[in-house]
Amino acid sequence: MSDKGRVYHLEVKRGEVANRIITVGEHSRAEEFAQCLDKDAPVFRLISKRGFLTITGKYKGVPISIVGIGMGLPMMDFFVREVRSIVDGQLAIIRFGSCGSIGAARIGSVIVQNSAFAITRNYNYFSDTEDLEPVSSDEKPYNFSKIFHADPELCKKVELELIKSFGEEHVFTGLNATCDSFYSSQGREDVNFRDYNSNLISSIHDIYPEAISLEMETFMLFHLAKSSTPLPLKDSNSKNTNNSNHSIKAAAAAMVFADRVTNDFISSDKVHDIQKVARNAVLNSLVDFDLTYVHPDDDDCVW
Ligand code: R1P
Repeated sequence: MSDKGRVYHLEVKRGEVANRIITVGEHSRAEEFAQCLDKDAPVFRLISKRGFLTITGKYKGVPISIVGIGMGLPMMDFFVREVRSIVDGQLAIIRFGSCGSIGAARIGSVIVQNSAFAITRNYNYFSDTEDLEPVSSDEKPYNFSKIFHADPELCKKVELELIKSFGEEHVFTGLNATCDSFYSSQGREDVNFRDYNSNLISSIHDIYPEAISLEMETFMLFHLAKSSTPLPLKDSNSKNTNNSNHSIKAAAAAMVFADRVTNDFISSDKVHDIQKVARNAVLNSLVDFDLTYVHPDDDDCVW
């Protein structure tokens, strides 16, 4: 943190980020969500040198932030940890992203990711350095983590709002795989590399038959929410019914851009149409969620 209280990569300080947050990958998606912010409240915007976009304003009178983080597990890690360090009280974070479908959801559908596991490249498997231990025969090229869950209450709100907006037939709920590559650990074969991934998607279904999507961030969000330490005792007077002791509540949904069964890919017009409908659904679920206690409305706040 700088001597002005700004975190290193997002460059925001206390009072610039609200307790309720939507996180997306692309800045243009963040801006599209920002169009829904209340017109009569100030809107704060900051793009950091490292490419994080933070927008804070109010939606239906409730302070919210929208943060564009880019892609991948480390970007989610920077975002969650740095935001956690400068916001008092509980955090509710919803990721709204895109994904590939490995189940029944076709392009243009939305998947509510109620749980996630990680698929990471097992670097040792690819080693040809002689002084390393030889790879044992039971070692696999990709590691599969255990499953981490979204906050059930927040996840349900997201699901209900999306169903209200899109209809039940276009909303799927299930287990997501967060991969450390768009290519190798998502089973995309590349003649330029020895990735040993031709059977990856069938291996996913052998281990987790219920897996329905692939993307690159949600697992880290759920994992950090689960690892977040409890809030201090001063919230014990709260009327909130939400009694899990984690200081971060997380949920995620994603538009299906790539159909990994049929190999279809979405058009940019279609993306725009889905985002326009989804943004209010996601924002409604966020502001409707009770938090144990929130950042005090003091003079430092941009809202
Ligand atoms: C890859 O193209 C990116 O798209 C998906 C993946 O998780 C990865 O970050 O997410 P977003 O559309 O939310 O950025």
